[in-house]
Amino acid sequence: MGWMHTARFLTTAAQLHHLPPMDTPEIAFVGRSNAGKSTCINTLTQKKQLAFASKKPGRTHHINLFALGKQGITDTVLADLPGYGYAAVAKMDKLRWQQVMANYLVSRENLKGIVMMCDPRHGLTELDDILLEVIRPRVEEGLKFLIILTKADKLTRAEQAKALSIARLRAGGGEVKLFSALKKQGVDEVAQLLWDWTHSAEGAAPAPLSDQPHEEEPEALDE
Ligand SMILES: Nc1nc2c(ncn2[C@@H]2O[C@H](COP(=O)(O)OP(=O)(O)O)[C@@H](O)[C@H]2O)c(=O)[nH]1
Ligand SMILES: [Mg+2]
Repeated sequence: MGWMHTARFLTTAAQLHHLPPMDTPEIAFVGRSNAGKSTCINTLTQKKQLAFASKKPGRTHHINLFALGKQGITDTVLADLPGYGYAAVAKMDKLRWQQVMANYLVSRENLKGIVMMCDPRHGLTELDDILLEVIRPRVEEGLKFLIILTKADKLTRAEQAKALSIARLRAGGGEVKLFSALKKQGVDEVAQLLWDWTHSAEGAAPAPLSDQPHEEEPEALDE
């Protein structure tokens, strides 16, 4: 989908209060280190250097923001959050950025949805579960949520089906999609879903009921 290919680097922040407040809908990408988050973002946006930007020394623990939108007009922000659970990270650092992440996820006002990357061969880890608990109240309030099962090319069809059903049980109202950067599996579906999250009328002020005498066909998106 062309829309995701418009991604451009916006800014990076080591701390939450350094993030510029924005009123554009924001989608956060989270996941344990090595889950395939950078590869997935690069595949969706077709921009190799984007997630690479977050690999620069000293930036791996930062929140990196990217802008999306045609004609240079930003209509969505992507937030690449630091990967978690990496053994080499010192315990204090780990606690520090777990705090940053929890604060971000709970307090970022323009946050519209969360995408959690998960390597289905490892399943959801303890830190994934902690994160799920942190965001659950917001998901119940209407925050969009998607679990992406990455590296699907490494699973047989039967394993894919099993991983899907296990993740669906845990997603609690959120969606689950299989994804493979290698096979370009799930790319269009994920892009479409993120578009829908940020461009649906939902969230806008509802029209008075009297103005809606008939159920209307949803208008086709011009994408
Ligand atoms: N086979 C396969 N490997 C992948 C895929 N996505 C990522 N990987 C590999 O998984 C490893 C971690 O990926 P990376 O994107 O750096 O993970 P991150 O730490 O979550 O950003 C790398 O060796 C990638 O090449 C995929 O769709 N298929
Ligand atoms: Mg990465």
